[in-house]
Amino acid sequence: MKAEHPRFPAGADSLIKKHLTPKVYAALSGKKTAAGFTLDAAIRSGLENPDSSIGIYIGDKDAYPLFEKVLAPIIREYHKLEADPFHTRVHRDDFSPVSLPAPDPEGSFILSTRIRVARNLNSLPFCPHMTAQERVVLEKKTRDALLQLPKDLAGRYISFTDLGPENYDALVAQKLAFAKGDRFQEAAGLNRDFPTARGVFLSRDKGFRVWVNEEDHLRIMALSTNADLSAVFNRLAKGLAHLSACLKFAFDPGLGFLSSCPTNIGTAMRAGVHIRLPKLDRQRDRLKEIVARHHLQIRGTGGEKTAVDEAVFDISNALRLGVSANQTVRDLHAGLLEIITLEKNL
Ligand code: CIR
Repeated sequence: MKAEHPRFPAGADSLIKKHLTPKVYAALSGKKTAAGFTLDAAIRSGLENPDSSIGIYIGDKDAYPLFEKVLAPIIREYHKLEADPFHTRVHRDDFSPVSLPAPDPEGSFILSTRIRVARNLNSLPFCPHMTAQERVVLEKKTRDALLQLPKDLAGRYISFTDLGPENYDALVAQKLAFAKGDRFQEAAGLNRDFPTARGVFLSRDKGFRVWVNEEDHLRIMALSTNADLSAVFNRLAKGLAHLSACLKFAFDPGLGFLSSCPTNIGTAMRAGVHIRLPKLDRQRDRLKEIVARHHLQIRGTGGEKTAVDEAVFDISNALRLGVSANQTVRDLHAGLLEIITLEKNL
């Protein structure tokens, strides 16, 4: 018997609702990856959360080609692609170092800079579809690789498994540990067995960090409390090169690095700053225009789906596929220069 096409709630405006037509659903609903991941599991978050913007999470690397019929239009629309990423080499890899002048040398606007990439191992299902045991395997492989980082990035790995609620809460309060996922991630299965085998790696100066078993197997990041975008990017590139030599990451020539949310494929990179813009806060249309022209996005002060507090905006790249990591940082830099110049002149 054919499964009935799911009814997305009225008012939902997600890409999954738009592209999962009854015909596409009928073609895909009976399919399962070798690891047992289905379309119904992939769309659960979008069905349970009518305010989803995308509404689909991917449970293993084989689900990308298996569910191509629905993923191709979603990926093309989100990443603004002309070419078909499933059959064309769209991904551009370039982590060569950058050397850009600091966009805010006096530190008058930019409060912090953070660049992260998502990476998933080829050998395990992705986080929405992992068992507790698989998360433990991932944690061990990652810990072994992290313990061999070059000296300037070396540090400690803290597993949440044995931390206890008080110590864990203290780390979250210090923004050193990630919190349990939101309702979108909950519905996707990302909180299953939390906090088992989740953890964070912190370099001694805390400027290089790795989250383990959050939305993706690894979120590898470099950060600083100033605006030196180049230093942050180059530090990330160094840590990533080491981890890429130790671990085999899921990669496709068209789709780039695969991730559990299709918005994150490609470079899987988000490069951004927290920036205080009291004048542009009162002229948000002008800010939005610059942000759109440079292919950037604005998030709230507390991250995705939060509000902007006290004129502190989180501004980062919106595109990850078809643009290289190196170019992404240059685009962010150019956008920030324009934003800061306008803020100064208002
Ligand atoms: C959603 O569909 O709204 C959530 N699953 C989050 C999607 C990823 N975030 C984003 O594109 N900004």
